[in-house]
Amino acid sequence: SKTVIPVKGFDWGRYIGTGDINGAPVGCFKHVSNAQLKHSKGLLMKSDRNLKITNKALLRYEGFDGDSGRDFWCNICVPDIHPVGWCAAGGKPLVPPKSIQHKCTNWKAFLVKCLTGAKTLPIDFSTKVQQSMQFPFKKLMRVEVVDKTHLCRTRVALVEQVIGGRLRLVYEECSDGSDDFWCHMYSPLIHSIGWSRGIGHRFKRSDVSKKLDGQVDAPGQLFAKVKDVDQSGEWFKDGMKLEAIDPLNLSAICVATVRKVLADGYLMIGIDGSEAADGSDWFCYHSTSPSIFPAGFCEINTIELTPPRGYTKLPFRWFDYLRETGSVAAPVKLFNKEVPNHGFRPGMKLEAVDLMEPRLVCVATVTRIVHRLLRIHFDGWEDEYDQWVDCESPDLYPVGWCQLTGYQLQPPAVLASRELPPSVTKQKKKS
Ligand code: MLZ
Repeated sequence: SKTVIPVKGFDWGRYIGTGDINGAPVGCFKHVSNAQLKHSKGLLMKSDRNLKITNKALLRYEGFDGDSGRDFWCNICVPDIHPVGWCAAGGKPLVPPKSIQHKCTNWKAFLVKCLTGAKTLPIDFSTKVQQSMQFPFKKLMRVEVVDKTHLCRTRVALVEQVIGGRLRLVYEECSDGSDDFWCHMYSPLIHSIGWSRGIGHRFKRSDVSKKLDGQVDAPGQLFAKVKDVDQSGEWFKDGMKLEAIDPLNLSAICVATVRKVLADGYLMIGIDGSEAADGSDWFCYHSTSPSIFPAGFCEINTIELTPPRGYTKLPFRWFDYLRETGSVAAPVKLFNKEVPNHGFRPGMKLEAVDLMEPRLVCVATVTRIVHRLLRIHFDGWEDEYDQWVDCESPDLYPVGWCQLTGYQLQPPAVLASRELPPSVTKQKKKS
């Protein structure tokens, strides 16, 4: 029947099952506008199992009483779900499922009895859901974004598509639109036009002199703000050492160096031992970034620090390394030590972007938490695909987010390969 929403493809309900696995609470994801998800908790459930995963609810049709045999999981934020009273208001018949029609002679009376005064969804539920799916970024807006082939510079890109606040950007001067890059609108990798020049960041100048019809520069206020910092006193200097998440391998925290101090608190960072001679793989992190750490952070937190490539004096010791390289560690007080009360716990499930292939939003698990840093494991993939991600990253979403927004969710690797014929089984090789 039309009211049963089939769950296409991967089904979180079945995957999480009845055990004690839980989705990370919706409240953990501040960037997800989810008033609707929060409102929906505790409502609607005529079930002995409670709402376990975000916006999915286990439903039972009225008339089934204690019979749980036909219960079904469903996303209550889809347009086919309405508050009680919707049928009456629109003059539509409200009927029981065919299979139990014989159980009762006066369904109308039965429904009036059990629905009068029942708790239901707020009347403006679907409007709220729709509103929360509106985003200020629109197609043809121009932004500056990191050049995925040269991390040290930015390029102009055009918004091509917006889904759930995620942008598909197409680099300017890429005529066929194939050279795209996905990121969330609050990603630290995108900026307004003119940002690079303003802070002294490298930039691939485009030869496009005139904007085409409909193209506009995305207004500055649409972008995530960074904290103001005071660079006048003791500040980061070229050559200072630190630890940084490797932007090209997010499972590794590496020995790194400040290569250039830009304006507005931005820094160019190079990973020691693997830098290109021309600095083309230096990477821009803001000084308040949760992805850079003072020397010693890994040791204190028993995280394996990746030593500089080719460094042979192992185990790596900062004291020796600083002496050998004649350098100093960036002062601890310059780093962001704020730890939000994020609510994530090891074992929680979520939907996370594979930042090495940021088009992919995947079934994932939080496996470790170090202050504000989360270790994200992609279900079914080897640990080498794990990523260190900040607890406030806009690339983490609650269970059910993909279904709600219409974004394709990548199922756990094992399940994916089981469904595919052997010839096209995914190769578990890093691409
Ligand atoms: N490049 C890889 C995709 C890996 C995706 C993993 N996501 C957790 C491949 O070719 O299979």
